[in-house]
Amino acid sequence: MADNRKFWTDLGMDVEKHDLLCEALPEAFGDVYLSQENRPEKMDYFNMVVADIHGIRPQELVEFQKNGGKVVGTFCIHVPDEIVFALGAINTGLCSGSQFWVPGGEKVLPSATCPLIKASLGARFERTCPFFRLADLFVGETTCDGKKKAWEVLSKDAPMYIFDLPQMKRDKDREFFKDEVRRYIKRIEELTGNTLTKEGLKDAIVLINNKRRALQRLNAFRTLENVPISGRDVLLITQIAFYDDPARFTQKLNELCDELDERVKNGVSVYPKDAPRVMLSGTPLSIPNWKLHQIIETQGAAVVGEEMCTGSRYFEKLVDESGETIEEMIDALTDRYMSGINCACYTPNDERIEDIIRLSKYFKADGVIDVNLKFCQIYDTEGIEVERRLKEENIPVLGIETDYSDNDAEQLKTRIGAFLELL
Ligand code: BJ8
Repeated sequence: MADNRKFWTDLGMDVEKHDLLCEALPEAFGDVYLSQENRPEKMDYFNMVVADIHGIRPQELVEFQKNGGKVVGTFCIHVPDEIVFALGAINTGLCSGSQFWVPGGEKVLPSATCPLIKASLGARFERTCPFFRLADLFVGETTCDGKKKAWEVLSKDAPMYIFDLPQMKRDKDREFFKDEVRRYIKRIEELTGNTLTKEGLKDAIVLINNKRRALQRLNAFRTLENVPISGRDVLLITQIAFYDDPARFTQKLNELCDELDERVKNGVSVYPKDAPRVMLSGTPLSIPNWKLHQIIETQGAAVVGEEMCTGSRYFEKLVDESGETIEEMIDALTDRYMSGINCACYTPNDERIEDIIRLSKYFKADGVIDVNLKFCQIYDTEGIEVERRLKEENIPVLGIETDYSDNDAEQLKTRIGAFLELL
């Protein structure tokens, strides 16, 4: 901790304000995670990472920078990590999931902005997150209106690059996306002073695919009747995937999955036999937003899947590894990062509803809770059709809107409790 304080001061952080977050996080983590019974032992690694989330990983990144390395921060799963790693830099996620940062965001943005955006800008402007101090480049993207305008504000204080995304998925949009990938390659080449090679890009594609494969392996355990790991733990692992070193993360996750294989052989489950199975769909749950999983699982149900960017949308589809030229690999990245992501920022976006139906069957969910972060218009609007289509398929569904505060916790408990009774 003493070491961290000096490190944070050197990064220009407001250490006293940050102390307030450091005081709150262990208790929140203890309540949600350490109170669980029968957790897999190999969760120790992920506990350790999150316990010192503003220490260990940021220190590694700063060491990397001292040796000439560059760190790129991103806010959306549309921006290909592979480009950054292929050019010898490190990519890290920046989306923020704590109410702690929201008031800071409200000083620079309208309060009717979604909490994910407010918390992210609050973390930067209040100087209370090391990742937001150390990134050499902040990469925004043109998805929702809230984000697009927030980048203009953020760019007054941080070095920014905007990855322009199409609004539709026609052939011409595909060409547009490919051009954007080429433009991004140039920007990261400028940042790092390195030139992209086909070998470097191929290795990076395999590196990130391996992370996705490990996450797929983890999530397959959730389809079983005896689920050997809680939804809370899977969410935590997925959130850490955005920050951690990808090779180490993959190795640690595969070790955990080996332990889960043993649990399956021995019929070990973390849930009672008749626990209702729930899948979530909707807006992302950035770290440390564990609120919904906590409410659902402490009411005796199992969260068995997430159709979210902190869920299946992040790892379900791989990048084709067969490309030999850089152009073929850009094509494969476009398949994965544009055509393969069904975000509500696209119009039309019917494939997302097909995904929700398909995934709820894959995870054998008894019902779906469609989650909207307050002031997210695009997912809110889509939620109406999500509910209609799921009802048509006879899949019980509950639509909820929430934010990062605990103000609605009691109300959510009641609504979710009543929904679980029906399953
Ligand atoms: S691919 S979901 S990470 S844009 S919740 S900030 S949409 S107002 S996060 Fe997203 Fe990329 Fe899509 Fe995924 Fe705006 Fe909505 Fe807030 Fe959102």
